Amino acid sequence: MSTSYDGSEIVVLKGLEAVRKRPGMYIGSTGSRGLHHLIWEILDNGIDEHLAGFCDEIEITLLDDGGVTICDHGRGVPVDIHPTEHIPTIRVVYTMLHAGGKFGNSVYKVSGGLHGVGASVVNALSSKMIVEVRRGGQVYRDEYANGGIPQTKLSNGLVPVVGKCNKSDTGTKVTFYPDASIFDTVEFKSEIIVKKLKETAYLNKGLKLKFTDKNTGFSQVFCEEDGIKSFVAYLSREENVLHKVPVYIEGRSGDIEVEVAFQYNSGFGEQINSYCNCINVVDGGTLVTGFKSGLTRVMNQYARELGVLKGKDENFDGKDIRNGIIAIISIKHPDPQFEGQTKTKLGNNDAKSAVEDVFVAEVTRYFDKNVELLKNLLDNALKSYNARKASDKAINDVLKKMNDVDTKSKLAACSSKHPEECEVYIVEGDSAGGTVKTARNRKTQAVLPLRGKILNVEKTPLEKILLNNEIRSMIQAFGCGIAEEFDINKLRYDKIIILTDADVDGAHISTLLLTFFYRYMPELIYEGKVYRGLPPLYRVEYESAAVSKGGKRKKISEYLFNDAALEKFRASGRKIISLQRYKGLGEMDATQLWETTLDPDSRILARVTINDAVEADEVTSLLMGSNVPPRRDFIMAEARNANLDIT
Ligand code: 28F
Repeated sequence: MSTSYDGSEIVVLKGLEAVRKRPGMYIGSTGSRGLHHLIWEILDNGIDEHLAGFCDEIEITLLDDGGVTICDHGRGVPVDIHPTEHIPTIRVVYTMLHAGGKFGNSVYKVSGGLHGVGASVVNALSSKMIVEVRRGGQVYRDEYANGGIPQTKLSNGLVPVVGKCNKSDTGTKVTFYPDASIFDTVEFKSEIIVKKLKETAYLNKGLKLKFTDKNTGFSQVFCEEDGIKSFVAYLSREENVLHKVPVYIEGRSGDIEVEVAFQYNSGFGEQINSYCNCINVVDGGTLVTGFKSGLTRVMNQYARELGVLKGKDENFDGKDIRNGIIAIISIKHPDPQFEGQTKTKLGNNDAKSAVEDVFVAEVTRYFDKNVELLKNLLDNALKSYNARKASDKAINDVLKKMNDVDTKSKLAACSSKHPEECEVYIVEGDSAGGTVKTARNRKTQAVLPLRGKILNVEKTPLEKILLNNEIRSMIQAFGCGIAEEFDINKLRYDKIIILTDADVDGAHISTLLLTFFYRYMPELIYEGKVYRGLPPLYRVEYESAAVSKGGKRKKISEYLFNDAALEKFRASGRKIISLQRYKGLGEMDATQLWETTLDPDSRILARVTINDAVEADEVTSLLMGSNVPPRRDFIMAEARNANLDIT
């Protein structure tokens, strides 16, 4: 490039400079993920050329000098003078942001990556890039350095020819070296590339991706003739499938291409992976909504036609129909709008109707030709429907019995029948419960002692939870039902006060209670009815400053409710005669308990907020759920600052 820059060259340099200043804005990060995005950007251009029908093979090679080469045998990037930029098209593609050739609304621009920021960004973030194009029997070579600055002198304004080749030998080969001054690491990882190429092959049926790592000699070819149909079969490989061959449908609505594949198994899970232009849209969005509503509509229509559901107004719930499904939705959209914090939710409304319309039309055609399969899937949905109804019935049966007086309940009721003045203490352990019963105001304060830990609500279905005596006693005591039957107006108390020891067990019980309330009686929390009682941690005795006539100092005792208060007391310089640390509620006598924890005029209550409940719910899921890895991370993180004894 000549040293005296003209207008267009200055625009180019400013663009490349902008990318180098804020790479994160273009490729997400300058860590390993951002580094590998460079490959995905160039690869996407080759995939676009495949989707346009001009190549069905792309080679990706990790060089042993830190560079990477990506090559296709498509038409080759045009080298003629660009009609509006008046420089070779190849220069437009590799040095101009967003304007780069296909990145407009050209009909087949469906590249993925970070939404097609394009090859010029890769160039700007590379210390060197070489582009070799084979077109019209000529081989052209253009070289860039230090963030995309062209090094090759143009001859007659065109990229020079460096060789001849067969007219039929066409394509584009891009070699680039990520700029070490920009990236935290410039080391490509073979396994990251392998994972991406495997997924890309599934999403682009018939495309052959040849990967070679020159550093290790490793090479592998990825090609999935059956595309997402094979992807679903792969995802179902450990499952007991209800039908051997996944259902595959494809179609087009406007300029949106739609593909859906699904396969049912005997499990109770539901897995729907969605892709837009080969980007995994992890948070779903309109393309998933379209699929779900289409599937529910079609299956309910058949259920009525085939008399599967007896009641005329009865319908399968979407969850019944998706019970045991593994599905892949893949669309190609010319102008995808990604939403959400991490840009992983599709917002285009036309995608919802496109997926729904194509899916309904094509799956109806499929089921009409595979009635046995359809009946099999309807039967599967019916089983789920009946199981759901049975559990609802079990819940209702138990709920109805709730209102009978349950002799097993350990509730010490209060005498007042005016909810607005009543409160119920949920107390950990019988001994503490006994003391609270003694200490309380019998007119307005009820007590329900809990024996040890309540059951783990995380993995127990509601009909089983309702059989637990502790839980039943609470529901009965509150008087306002549970889940769908819940009616806050029937609540017998103005306050539900959780009283547990200030130790790990106490925290655990409190968390489980909050989880249970949040999941099955959330309104209690929304209405601010749930509190945590705060018994004192310490009782300190000290001498009064004042000296009595006889020269004696009075002994004064004070309750401290947390460690900070103790620190503050120590700092006050008052001489401590004795310091008692309360390990649990049981260590206080009735008078002390009344003064410190029950007397509405002096006690301290912490009202439970919805955030407390959400956090409790998350901690319970984490600690009691079946997903081990996050639990381990949580415990390791927490173990440092708490002697968690999660058994
Ligand atoms: C190594 C990765 O980048 N392959 C590419 C093409 C083909 C065309 C193209 C690319 C269209 C109009 C600019 C050729 N002939 N592999 C690749 N193959 N870009 S990138 O065109 C770029 C834009 O202005 C191409 C006719 N139409 C398009």
